[in-house]
Amino acid sequence: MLPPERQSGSNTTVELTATPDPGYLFSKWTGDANPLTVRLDTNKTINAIFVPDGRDPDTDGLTNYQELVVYHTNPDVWDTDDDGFSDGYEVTSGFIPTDPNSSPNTQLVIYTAVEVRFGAGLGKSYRVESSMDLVNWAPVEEHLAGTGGMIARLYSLQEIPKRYFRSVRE
Ligand SMILES: [Ca+2]
Ligand SMILES: [Ca+2]
Repeated sequence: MLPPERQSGSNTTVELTATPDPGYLFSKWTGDANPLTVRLDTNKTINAIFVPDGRDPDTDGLTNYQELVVYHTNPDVWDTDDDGFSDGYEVTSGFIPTDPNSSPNTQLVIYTAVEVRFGAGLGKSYRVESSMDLVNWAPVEEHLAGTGGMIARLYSLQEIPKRYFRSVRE
């Protein structure tokens, strides 16, 4: 990561500049600033410290380090393969952000749901509650406006496959 060494004689002064690889940032020299001016009066060991670049200028959820080093996406483009999904979303959902043929467009998930229907008077307000044990009840939806007939609501069973429901007038 350092420029080629300059051949210099004893007691000359050289200036070292630390240039990070793509995806990294220069952090510090062990003990000084960048650029570092060194007088060659003895043998010296100098280390440049580089850190992963954690910035995310295109706000796609991947850091510059992840884009340039890990996934080889464009750190300045939110959707590198132009399939309508951000690089970060593709990575977290298991798709390839540089291949438009690997796209969450192909993803379809089906969950079962329960339909809850209850009589709701016009001008009245209701909430739906659920319980695992018929003792402790927690609101699922609140402030449902009555219609003077039946209200029907759908609740996914993905997270909680089995529970009781009731409607309560507020
Ligand atoms: Ca990014
Ligand atoms: Ca994409």
